[in-house]
Amino acid sequence: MTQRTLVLLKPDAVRRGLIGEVVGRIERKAGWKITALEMRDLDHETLEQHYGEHKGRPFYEPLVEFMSSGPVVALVVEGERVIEGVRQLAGPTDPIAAAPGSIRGDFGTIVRENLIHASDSETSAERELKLFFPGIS
Ligand code: RTP
Ligand code: MG
Repeated sequence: MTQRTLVLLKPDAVRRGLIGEVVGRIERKAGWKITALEMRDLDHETLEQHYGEHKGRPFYEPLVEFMSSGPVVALVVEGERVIEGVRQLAGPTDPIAAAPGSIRGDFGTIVRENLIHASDSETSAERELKLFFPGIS
């Protein structure tokens, strides 16, 4: 089942020089292909749309501040079961709970600064791809 997903390398990953490390893990998965990649600064309006489901939660405001604290790298990745697959590569939200071998498990300690975002379902992927890469069909 070929799918498309939106991946963001969060500002901590960019600041720490982990772009190559994280992109490399995605790139090496058999049959997956990066079809768009761009470094950009995210404004609060984009983040409000992206993380709208969390609005009102205590971690929402600090999350938006963090996500706009420096550039992110946005990618579109295509391939076999890529939505579930990138979530597996990333590991659980809390990096301390994430197994070594996963991106969050290998490089993270702080829940907010957990290096990577990946769409969590086909519906989110469709919505997020439209938000970040409106030009692609
Ligand atoms: P994401 O949406 O960024 O891919 O991460 P996720 O699905 O694993 O986690 P989610 O529950 O959607 O939360 C979004 C992001 O908010 C930050 N967060 N901080 N308690 C906290 O301080 C807290 N909880 C969540 C993380 O950056 C998380 O990835
Ligand atoms: Mg999420």
